Amino acid sequence: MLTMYNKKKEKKYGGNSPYEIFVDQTGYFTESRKTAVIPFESDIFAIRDENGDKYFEGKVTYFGHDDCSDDDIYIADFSDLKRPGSYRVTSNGKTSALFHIGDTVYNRLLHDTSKAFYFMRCGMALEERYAGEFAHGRCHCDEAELLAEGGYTKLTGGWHDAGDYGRYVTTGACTCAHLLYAFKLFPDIFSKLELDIPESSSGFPDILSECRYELEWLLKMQRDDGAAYHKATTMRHASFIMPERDNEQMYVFTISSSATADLCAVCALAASVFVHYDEEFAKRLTRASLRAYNWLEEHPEFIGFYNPSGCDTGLYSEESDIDNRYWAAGELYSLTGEKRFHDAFLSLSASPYFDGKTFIKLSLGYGHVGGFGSLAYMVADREDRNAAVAGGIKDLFVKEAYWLRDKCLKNGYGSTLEDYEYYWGSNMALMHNGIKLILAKMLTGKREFYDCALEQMHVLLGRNAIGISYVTGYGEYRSVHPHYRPAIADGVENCVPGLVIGGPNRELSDPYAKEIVPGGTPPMKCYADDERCYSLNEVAIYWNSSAVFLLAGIEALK
Ligand code: 9MR
Ligand code: ZN
Repeated sequence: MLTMYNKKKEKKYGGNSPYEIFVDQTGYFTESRKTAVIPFESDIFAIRDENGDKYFEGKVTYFGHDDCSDDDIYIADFSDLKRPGSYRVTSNGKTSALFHIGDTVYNRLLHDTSKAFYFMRCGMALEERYAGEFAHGRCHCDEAELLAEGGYTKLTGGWHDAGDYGRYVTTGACTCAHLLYAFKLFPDIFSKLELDIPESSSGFPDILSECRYELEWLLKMQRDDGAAYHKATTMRHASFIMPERDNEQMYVFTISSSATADLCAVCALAASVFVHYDEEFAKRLTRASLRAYNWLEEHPEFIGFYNPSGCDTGLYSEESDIDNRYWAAGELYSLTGEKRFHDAFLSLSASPYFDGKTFIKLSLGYGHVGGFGSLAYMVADREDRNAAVAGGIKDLFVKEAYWLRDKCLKNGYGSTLEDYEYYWGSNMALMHNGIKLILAKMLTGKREFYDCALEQMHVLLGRNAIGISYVTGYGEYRSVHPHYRPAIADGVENCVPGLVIGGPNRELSDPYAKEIVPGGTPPMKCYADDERCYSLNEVAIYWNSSAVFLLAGIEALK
């Protein structure tokens, strides 16, 4: 599948961490809880700055054995060190990577994880002025062939999905939903976030301009009758080349009901945000949403997506569209207040599909989108909202958060993930748990939920069983060989900063991962910083947007 393996860059950080003590390499707030993990027996630890001057000393405590990593975990708690600065933890002659203490330690990270979408843009040249050394030419502008209907269409724009150059409606919708909900809940964070993109200084918050780039493409993916095409990709994944060199025929694949419902939902959500900035655009979004909804009503049956033979690009198949329809009805009710959508939402909410699977009502992923529908109903400013249903949703979120809090506190690394959750893109699950904890903090005012949300960020940024930071450009020991075609092909030594890596995957779902990671490796260590390992080391728009959502909450509720 990956024919050309272009290995221009030296491996700088491949293999095991040169550090033995694990910290969040981006850092800790002055007043927050600060812990490092020491995965070996030890008594005391010290915190020193780069000159070796000691600023803190403490006793190490034994936490216990951790099954996900198979580590015996000792904790160095230096919460009382509140002096802003850059430090290392040392113990028994061993050391951690550099980390920082200060109240702005995540500022640049929020900027870079948000700017990442600009680097994923398709259909326009990335100019040096905005992209610096990562500038490159215009890509994927030829006409795309409509597979089902025949004929050709212009389909430029949107974001590349991930390390590949495909564009998919369900993941695009989910990514925009993360960003739009983050914006709705934490507007102050984004009103001052400048991303230095071509649309900056248009009077819109930059994050909304970036979302609009994807939304305009999503609108093109809607067929005249309201249905949405599932994806636009070439027949096979490109080799490791720059996007502008990928000149294979682009196809528009068949429609699916999940893509249609997600498009319906995200357009309504976006309309509710854009109405305050650009009424014309909000109207276009609303019309698209309504057309999709009408189509869904006329087509109550689930229409799944299947790849035609010979196609190896992403499937993003789902088994049901009930949660997608639940989301669509929830957003349209929230936007318009109309009984038609309200009744549909309440009836979908009571669907037996959710019996024993209420987690789907909280899910914020591309596969299950029920969490967005629940959020839509919770934030809907409508007098006729059903108090019992709204209360039920709130209770679900809070109950989930208590469960996550307990898991976080029982885990040596502070992670909420259990062994079975180390699947493809486990860092997304980690980020989503953080978001749910942030939402619970907002719903209850309880600080402990916030603290546990922050712990999830610490895990992503290096306090994990490999001691690696899963965000490009962040930390001395970090992922530097993502499965991200431009990073492999551009000949630039650095990688675009702020890309969130999929992370450990116990299923080792690609042949290279199976070859590189020894069988029997504990789940939290099933990772390799190797660009061939797409099931461990890829980047994706919806992993990034999940981190942006969590970071925005962390900043806003600090
Ligand atoms: O994240 C997806 C994973 O759950 C699936 O098992 C896998 C196989 O279809 O696809 C993953 O998604 C990839 C998609 O197919 C193409 N774009 C990159 C995605 C992230 O790796
Ligand atoms: Zn492109």
